[in-house]
Amino acid sequence: MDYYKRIRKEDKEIYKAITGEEKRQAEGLELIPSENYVSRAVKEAMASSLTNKYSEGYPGKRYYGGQEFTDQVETLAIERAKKLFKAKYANVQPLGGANANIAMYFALLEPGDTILGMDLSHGGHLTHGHPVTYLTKIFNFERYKMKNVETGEIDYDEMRRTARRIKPKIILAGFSAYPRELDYKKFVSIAREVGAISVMDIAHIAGLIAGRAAKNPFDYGFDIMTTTTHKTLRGPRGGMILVRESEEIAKKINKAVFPGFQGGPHMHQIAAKAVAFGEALRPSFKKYAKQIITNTHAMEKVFKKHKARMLTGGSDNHLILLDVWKSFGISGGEAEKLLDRAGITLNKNAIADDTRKPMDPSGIRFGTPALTTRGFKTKEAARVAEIMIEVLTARSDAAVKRAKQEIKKLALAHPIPESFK
Ligand code: DSN
Repeated sequence: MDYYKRIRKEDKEIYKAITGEEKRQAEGLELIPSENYVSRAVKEAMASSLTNKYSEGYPGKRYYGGQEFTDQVETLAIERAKKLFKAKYANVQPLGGANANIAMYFALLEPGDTILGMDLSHGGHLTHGHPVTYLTKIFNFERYKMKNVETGEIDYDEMRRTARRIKPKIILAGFSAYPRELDYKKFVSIAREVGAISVMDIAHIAGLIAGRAAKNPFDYGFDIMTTTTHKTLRGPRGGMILVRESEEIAKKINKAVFPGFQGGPHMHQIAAKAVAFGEALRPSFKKYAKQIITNTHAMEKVFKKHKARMLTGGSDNHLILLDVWKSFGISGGEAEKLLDRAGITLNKNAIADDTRKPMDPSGIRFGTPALTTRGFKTKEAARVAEIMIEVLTARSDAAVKRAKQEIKKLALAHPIPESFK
């Protein structure tokens, strides 16, 4: 099927850019841990006529007419999300993960209120209070950290002392660059002790939770989970807010998303979320989620063998943070560029208490969700790690060339599956 026949005829420049990107995704290996390949069904929903429709409000309570089918779409997305994550309430309208977090803050806080979240260089996220975001002009963000960066253990005692002292309204768990599972019980107990609402940003591991390959924070009493839908969950680019059981919180969240923060929901995106959630409810998704972690462990084993320094000593999830500065004497930026030339896409990343600058930090971050969608198993995942070591050690044109040939072969042997094209 020629999926782009109209664009090819009517807009050659965009056609060239889209097909160029598709070729890049097919021929190289995608190791950015927040990226994935969505199914053809998800893409079809994204390209549907639902994009034409305005649907401000929520199912049954809209500001415009003609909502028979949009209501069906959003209700299906909500019901599937609730089942997938064991939530009583779900808001599927956030356009992205940042929107979900911002709406959540405004739903629960007054200006000047305090949030206690993960230190950014220890794995937190921009929307968890990075000084470059406008959020810090409105709310007060305080930090907790790891006690030991070699094991990844969070300093829960210090966190409890800080929480007692600053009395945060929200205790925020979750990360975009942390390879370990958190002690959810401790988070909830600290939040309850100081009367804070407990929120877990599950953006990176949503697919692992949905596939029952990682613990569900709701099973430990978290009040809210925010997430993106496009990472391990393998849905369209988008966000979502889940509430475990409080109707009062759910109502506040709904009001904050619309009309508080966003305008009309993107119904084509919500349809695509519903399709992805339907896929994640199937038994095959459980296998996928488990394989992501098995593949990470296969890579971890190789780095251990070569004594490369992984932050927290390894990984429990889909991602690894490698200190390339200490392990190979090159910066994260240089490593990213070298590996890019070999056909391996990943990103430079700050490591805990990094002494280098954010634009060229000491680490790289990578993971297995996209490789696993391509059908990579432990043998191939381990080989990719070996190739990374070879390139990072030799750093010569010849090594890059050799790696590029092998990466291309691996990619061709594991094409993006037909149902994901
Ligand atoms: N950009 C996302 C990531 O790569 O983790 C987080 O927002």
